[in-house]
Amino acid sequence: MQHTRLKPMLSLLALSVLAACSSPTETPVDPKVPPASSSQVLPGTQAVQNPAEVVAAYQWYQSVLTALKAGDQNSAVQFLSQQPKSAMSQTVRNQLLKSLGRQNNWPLFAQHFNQLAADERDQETRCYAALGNIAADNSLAAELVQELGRLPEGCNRYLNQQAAAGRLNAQDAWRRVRGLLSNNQISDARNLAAALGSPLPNPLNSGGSGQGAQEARLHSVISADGRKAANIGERIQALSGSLTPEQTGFAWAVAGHHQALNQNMDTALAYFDRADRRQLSTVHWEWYARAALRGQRWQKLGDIIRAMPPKLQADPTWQYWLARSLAAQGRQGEAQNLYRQAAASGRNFYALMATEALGGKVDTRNNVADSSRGDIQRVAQDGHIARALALFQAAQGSGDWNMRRQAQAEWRYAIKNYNEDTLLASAHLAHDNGFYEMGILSADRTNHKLNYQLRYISPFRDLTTRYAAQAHVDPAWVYGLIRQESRFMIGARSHVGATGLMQVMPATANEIARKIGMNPGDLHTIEGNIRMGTWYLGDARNRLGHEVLATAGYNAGPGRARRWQAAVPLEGAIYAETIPFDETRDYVKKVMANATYYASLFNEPQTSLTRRMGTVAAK
Ligand code: BLG
Repeated sequence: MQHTRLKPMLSLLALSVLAACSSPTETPVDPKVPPASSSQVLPGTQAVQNPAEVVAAYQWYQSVLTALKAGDQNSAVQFLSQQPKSAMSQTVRNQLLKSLGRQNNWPLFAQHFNQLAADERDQETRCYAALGNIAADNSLAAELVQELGRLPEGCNRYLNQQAAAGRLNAQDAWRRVRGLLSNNQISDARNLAAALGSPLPNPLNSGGSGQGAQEARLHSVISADGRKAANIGERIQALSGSLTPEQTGFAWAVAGHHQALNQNMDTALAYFDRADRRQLSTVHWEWYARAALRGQRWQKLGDIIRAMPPKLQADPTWQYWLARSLAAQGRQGEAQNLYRQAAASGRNFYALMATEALGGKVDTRNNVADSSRGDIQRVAQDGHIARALALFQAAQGSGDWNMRRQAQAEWRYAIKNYNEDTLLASAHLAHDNGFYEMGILSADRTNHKLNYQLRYISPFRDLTTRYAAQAHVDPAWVYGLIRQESRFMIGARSHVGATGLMQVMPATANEIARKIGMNPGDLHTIEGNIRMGTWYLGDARNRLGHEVLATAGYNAGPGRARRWQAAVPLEGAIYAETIPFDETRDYVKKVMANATYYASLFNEPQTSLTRRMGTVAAK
């Protein structure tokens, strides 16, 4: 059924995308930069298999993975000996290695491990290689032990082996035990504590002495229930006499994090201030900073950011906010330096905010000519690309989303070592074929040669423009949202059931259909989906009064967007950065930055992200 519905639609769409990709009048080419030269387009050289062979290989691949799960390794070995290199073979090799690692079959492990390039090895594969002494990996244990959440089985085994041999930094290892306890990963915590030589008592609250028993006592204040207690501060205080400063210091961080997520920012700051800074995870540091940011405690914010681990300080988010903190304290020169660093980090939300702080504005002029037909053809001759396209087309025909995901994986595999000219030619090729999500991915990967039509495609233009006008919303905003929701994949479906280009939830679709007299099933058509999504967006904007709130409401529900408002008016960027849901916080920044790029591409008069973020009213 899907077959007959999707196919003709896509060939039409491919044409309209092609048209959208080459509008020379709107996008003057910067004459300083030379056009892409075909000699620089050098895709890989793997021979092209015919599409039927690719689909057969995919089916074989699926059965190999099933067989591996059931303990049969032979079919994987056979697959690898007969199939050319691909994302499929990379996955099969990694899965085979994990299966061999679980069985401690090191001779065979070594043989297959050496056939994977370093960047093709999964984390767990690396863990098994280290566990079996196949490859020395000096930094691996130190890196893994910093993780406070779940790790794959092979990595836990490796960490436990290193712990038992006394090769882990004990402070770091006990911090991981604490993190696991706070995340309710009790058995992993038990195994690591036992390997460290001081088991946790069973049950956890049965007392005792020694480090393990102390860590178990800590559980009562850091567990999901424990940290919620209204008197958590007093409880940590009361326990502190029987805990080490590190343990107490970790508990304060967990308590601060919990308060920050509930937007009790003053309490959060007070708790974080009492935490042991060496105990803080990346997430803790970020919420420490957000607690200061939400109250616009600029000096405090600066102090926190400057104490963050170097990797976080190098993130454009914290470069930007440190700059803002310095500017608020009159230290303009230092602020400008940081704005420049953030602005140079690409085309993300904070790069654009920083560009505007420096007096610049969004620029969507391409600095490179469109790839030639010859360049695009050369990319199509790369066997890896051809494999991705063959799977994509077969998936379009059958509506098989697992196959579509494999097509995406093959595309990522194909382009991983492409230079910028080849990336752009591959983006053209993907768009020509209606493989939008990978066209955007390829185009987004360039850092110097920029083609904005390929990055910010606008298919379904007539429908989107019409329904945006009907809902009185900015079409650039709608495009910014669709790009983030679905990357223009028709029929996309999220884990929770959000559907189509605009990722409308079935329950929300029912509500919309009732309110505006549509059929709930229209959710599944391109037009119906765009109409429902734009109406819902417009309705959220009308009710909440602001694009930023409506964007948050679209993703997390209008009620939540409203609850996240503060008692005072807030800069839209501060509101967005302090949204407690990871998905929604990231989403709002991406949608708003995308909207700014689309506004520029559509020649809209308002192209300032700072102004678009504006000020969010008090609750
Ligand atoms: C949104 C709904 C809101 C709903 C919230 O979920 O869907 N928006 C739409 O359907 C347009 O109506 O609010 S509520 O009615 O007040 O409950 C909360 O339930 C959709 C979200 C959910 C999200 N995408 C649009 O942004 C999603 O699919 N998340 C899962 C991502 S993943 O699969 O786990 O990666």
